[in-house]
Amino acid sequence: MRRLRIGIIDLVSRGPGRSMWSWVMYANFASIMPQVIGVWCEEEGHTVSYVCYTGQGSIAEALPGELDLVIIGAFTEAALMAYALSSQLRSQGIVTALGGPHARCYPQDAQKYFDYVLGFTDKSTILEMVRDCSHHRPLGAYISASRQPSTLPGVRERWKFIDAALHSSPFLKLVPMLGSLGCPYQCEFCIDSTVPYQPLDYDVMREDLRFILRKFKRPLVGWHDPNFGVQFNGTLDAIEEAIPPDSIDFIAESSLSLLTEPHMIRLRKNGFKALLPGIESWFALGEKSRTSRIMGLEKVRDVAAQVNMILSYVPYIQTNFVLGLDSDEGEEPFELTKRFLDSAPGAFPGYSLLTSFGQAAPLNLEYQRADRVIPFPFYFLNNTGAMNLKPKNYSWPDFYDRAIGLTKYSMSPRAIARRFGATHARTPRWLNLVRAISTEGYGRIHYYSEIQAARQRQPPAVFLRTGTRRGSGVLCRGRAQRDGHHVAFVT
Ligand code: B12
Ligand code: SF4
Repeated sequence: MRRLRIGIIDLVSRGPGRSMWSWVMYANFASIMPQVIGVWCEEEGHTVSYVCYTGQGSIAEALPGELDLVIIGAFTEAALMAYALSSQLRSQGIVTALGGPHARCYPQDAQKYFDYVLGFTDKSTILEMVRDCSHHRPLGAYISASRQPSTLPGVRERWKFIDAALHSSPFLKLVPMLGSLGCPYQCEFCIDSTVPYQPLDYDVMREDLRFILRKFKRPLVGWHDPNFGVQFNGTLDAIEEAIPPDSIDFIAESSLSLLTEPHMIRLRKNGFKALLPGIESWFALGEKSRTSRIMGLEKVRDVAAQVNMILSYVPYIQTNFVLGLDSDEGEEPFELTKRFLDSAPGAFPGYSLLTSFGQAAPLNLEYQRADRVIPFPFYFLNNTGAMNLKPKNYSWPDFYDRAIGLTKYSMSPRAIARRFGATHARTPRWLNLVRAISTEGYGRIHYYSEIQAARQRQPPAVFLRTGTRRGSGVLCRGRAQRDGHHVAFVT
């Protein structure tokens, strides 16, 4: 067997950036799979260099000069960066591979730029690729396991890569863990709506928790499960058997149907500090919030009462909504969200714009057939930068007016003050304030207002500069501006 020199790049950032947020947070968003793949490759005797790219420094400098294969993990917002990197590496004779959300959503497009594109990835998928390790051009080979892997290396085995990623994080050190894959619910817009739920090995979980407790005085763990705690008792039993109560701080995305009062009592006892349930809509997707029979104002009252109950057990809650769903129509969905904020003032609202990520969810194919998908550059597709679906029941100006109105309401001085007052722990209080006045709150209002204003002037011309020749981009911009276009210039 050939011993390969393998580079693994986790593209957390879609490009270079020096914002305070990226400096403090991005290393904490490192993905689990690039680390898992590092473990599998080393188990086979290959040499692995791992880079978690957070927008600081240079990827080329972080990798050794001589490599046979580079495996990149990327979200769609970082796809253009991944394509550019692949092109540069291939020009040096290096074989390249792409995995992660973008590869799962847009495999055919990615095949044009990589030698391998990976869908579901288990150890045998990686070994198949590594054993072949050859150029596949013009179209890369697509390899996918038939289902999600049944087991994954835990924190102890991934530690060297976790440590490398967290090294660049100045304050927070969030250890990524996974207790399950897939989801039993079928929210039609979600990538996991057709992926069966499966818990991962509780023995590995127990061993990992004990291991983490030896590494940090007060560890912080972020669960990457699509829906944490589906097998609630099994998961919490494992945590309780492994570590003393409230010895690790946990953050998890879960659904309201799981966050009942008896479950909250147990979560608080075991150190859960932040929860991110999805409410999504007042008129649909009730199954996962246990509210399938109620809608509208009744659902608002029910959910607000539950969110207030949750907040009495954990210091922090972010409630997620999707704006622009087909079930929404007129002013009501937006007004109901405002009533929710009035009734549950401590919740930080996270708004996503309905986005169709390639072929991820079955519903996306329906959108394509109905000719509703707008071919937006990947760079903007991150649930907030652009909505690439024509809304079913709103015109664009109408939709943006309402989204801006709702964001303004959510980040108004009154809402910020009420959130501050309703949040009792010190760090979450200030975190909410910073989030509201930075990119996520005020920044989003400014950004959406710019889009609205630009639309009213002229169709915008957008230039995306992925190369290094700034001059050519500037020249194009000048020409478009002379022709009267409003120009958004992205580097
Ligand atoms: C946990 C999670 C997060 C966490 C952790 C992110 C991370 N870096 O891993 C947090 C909260 C930080 C997060 C943030 C964001 N997220 Co997110 N997140 C998820 C979630 C809920 C689970 C993903 C997961 O880890 N599953 C467990 C893994 C093991 O399984 P998997 O993802 O199916 O991966 C399989 C294969 O794809 C493959 N694979 C995965 N990665 C890699 C890497 C390599 C190199 C290879 C070879 C293979 C491979 O192997 C796995 C096993 O088969 C999904 C939704 C969902 N239900 O899946 C959204 C999801 C992945 N997120 C999404 C988005 C848009 C974002 C944000 C851009 C949101 C925002 N506006 O900030 C940011 C981007 C952060 C970043 N750049 O890292 C989208 C991605 C769509 C896309 N095509 O880009 C998803 C699909 C949700 C959606 N809207 O539909 N997210
Ligand atoms: S509950 Fe969450 S992970 Fe499960 S299908 Fe719905 S959106 Fe996806």
